[in-house]
Amino acid sequence: MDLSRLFGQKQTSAPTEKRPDGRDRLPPGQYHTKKWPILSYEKTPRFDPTSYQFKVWGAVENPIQLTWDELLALPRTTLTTDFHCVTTWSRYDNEWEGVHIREILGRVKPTSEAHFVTAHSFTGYTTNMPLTALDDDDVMIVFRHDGQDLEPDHGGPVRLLVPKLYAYKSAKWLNGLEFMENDRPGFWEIRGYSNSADPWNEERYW
Ligand SMILES: Nc1nc2c(c(=O)[nH]1)N[C@H]1C(S)=C(S)[C@@H](COP(=O)(O)O)O[C@H]1N2
Ligand SMILES: [Mo]
Repeated sequence: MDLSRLFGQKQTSAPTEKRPDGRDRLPPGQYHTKKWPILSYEKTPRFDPTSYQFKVWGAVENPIQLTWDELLALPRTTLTTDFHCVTTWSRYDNEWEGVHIREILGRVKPTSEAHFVTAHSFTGYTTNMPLTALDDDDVMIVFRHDGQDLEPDHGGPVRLLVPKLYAYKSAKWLNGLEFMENDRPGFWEIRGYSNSADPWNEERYW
């Protein structure tokens, strides 16, 4: 039994902010930072708009391959979300601008066999998730952050955003989405990071 609750010792600071679903805004074991740390395994790559292709393939009815200009021409939306890294920092109220994932899903039409997705970076980085995690209101392909073009170190000019999972699911330098029948662990998921990555359940490592 946690006696500190009975004696009110946890009430000395401001009440914890809650999310609409009742969970704490700050996931367990995280700290809040105003700076935006950079976490990359790779060296920040050079981007070449003339050779860039955004590909969607696998278990979809209509695979697509878009040039950089075609990707930029898709309808845009903005969204403000918190962002949580498995190394325990969380950054609140990031304003993102980009293409909502349903703009892509509506065009490619995942088949009834599609249950998982691998996001690919043009650096070779990959990360996997269930289709149900990708196909959600807050998932976007983003180009801008807090009113500025995404910096190269943060995945500029284009990254995935899956803010309800630890940030290693938000692949930087995104250039493809592969729809799959069966799950396949990505870069960090092979190396010990949790496959499911839910910050509120502290699904960090396996
Ligand atoms: N291509 C690529 N994407 C990546 C990573 C990476 O190493 N390579 N790191 C992931 C991890 S662990 C985190 S916390 C976030 C960090 O994004 P940031 O550097 O913009 O803060 O990017 C994720 N996406
Ligand atoms: Mo991370």
